[in-house]
Amino acid sequence: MGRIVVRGGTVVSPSGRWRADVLIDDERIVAVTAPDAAVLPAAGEVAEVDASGCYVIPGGVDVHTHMQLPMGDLTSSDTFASGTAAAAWGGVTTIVDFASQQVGERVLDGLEARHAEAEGQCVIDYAFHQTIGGVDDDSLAAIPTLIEREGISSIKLFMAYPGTYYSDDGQILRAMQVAGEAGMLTMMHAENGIAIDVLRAQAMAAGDTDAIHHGLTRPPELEAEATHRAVQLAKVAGNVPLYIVHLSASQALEEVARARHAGRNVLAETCPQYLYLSLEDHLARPGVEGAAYICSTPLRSRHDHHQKDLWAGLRRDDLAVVATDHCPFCLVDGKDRISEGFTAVPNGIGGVEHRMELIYQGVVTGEITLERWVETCCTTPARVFGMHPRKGEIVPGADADIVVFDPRRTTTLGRAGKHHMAMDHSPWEGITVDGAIDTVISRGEVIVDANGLHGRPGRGRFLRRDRPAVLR
Ligand code: DUC
Ligand code: ZN
Ligand code: ZN
Repeated sequence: MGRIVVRGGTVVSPSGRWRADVLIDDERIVAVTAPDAAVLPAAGEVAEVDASGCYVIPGGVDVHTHMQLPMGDLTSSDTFASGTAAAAWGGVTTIVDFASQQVGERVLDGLEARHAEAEGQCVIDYAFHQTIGGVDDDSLAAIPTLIEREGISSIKLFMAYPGTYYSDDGQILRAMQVAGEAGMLTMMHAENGIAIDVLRAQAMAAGDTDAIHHGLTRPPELEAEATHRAVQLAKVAGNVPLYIVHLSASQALEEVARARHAGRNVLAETCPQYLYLSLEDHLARPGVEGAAYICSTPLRSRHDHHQKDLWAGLRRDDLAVVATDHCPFCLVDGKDRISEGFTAVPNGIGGVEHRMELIYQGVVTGEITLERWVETCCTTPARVFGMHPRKGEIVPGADADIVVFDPRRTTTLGRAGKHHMAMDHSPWEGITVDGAIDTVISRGEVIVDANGLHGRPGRGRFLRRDRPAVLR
């Protein structure tokens, strides 16, 4: 691979932006210097990436994806190969996906199976969280092994989905205690699944089977209630760190903000779908068109002020991270199950390719700063999940994961424009945003440029993660 100079751009980090050139040697960044500093090789001596007029940002870190996730008799439509290729097209150089365990299964068996699925497939670097869907003596005993031996420093629990992934409050408390003791982070799907299942059954019995009822049976109050309970359980478990995934409702954000204001170690993530899409404009569309937008937590009403509040939460750091919860399903043999009612539709939408572009649009519209874009999409996710400073920032010694982003261009998302996710539709069809991913470098290798995708499946490496850097 050798040496590369990324020349002429503006390097952006959470703390500022500078005109600087970046020298890469093999897989690492070795210098970030004043333009044309003596330490740099002369023009023509080594390979160059021309970044003039562009932002030079760390490779995106998406800490919430589900490639080839089994859901009932279906599987999410992006494989590790196709999904990480789409991620690369979107300026993402690291994903954190999930290994899974359910009642009666052994944690390390699920992890081994997930390794086998991803091995040799990924275009970019990847890591795993561990979902614990069956909290019992056996799974609890396996948790410390995850961080001590397997390089996995976060578990995910569910307060939704009774009968599959659901944990009751006692199970959550026990898992938080064990994870906290081991120095791991507990991630939480915070929705009151017991109450939601009652509302779902009532809606179906009443003939309310359209996609919009997916949203109406998962009201914001039940996200907020579960978020509140998770916060309290984390306190009782020993003030252990807690990370709320896919936060969508203002009321849940208030719970997180209150906890953080009280000095609690609570972090939260939101996703682009909650910042841009709504119950009325998307989920309420007829038939399969609405079903395409079924995801949990659900899209929220535009008549409330969720989107405005989420952007404010990102500004204030009550929302620390933007991830995607990328979990795509096709319309054919997937979302078309809406013909059997909303409860039959697989849960999830795709977005791994568009997070960097969509959140940059928040810079253009004045919602967040350029620095905050980098912080929420690259640096903080890397820190919180134990990958910084190797990932998430352009500093000497870090992996040479770099995106050259051109603010002068525009990008049209969706099948009529840019679309590399393995989906027969795009939730983002027709949206045009400012800026474009110009060049993507992963561990010193140019994997995307004007000539297309060069990264090959299998070049991505599994990342063993350290303890989470929380407490902020
Ligand atoms: N939660 C997730 O985090 N991903 C997919 C489905 C869900 O409910
Ligand atoms: Zn979830
Ligand atoms: Zn998810």
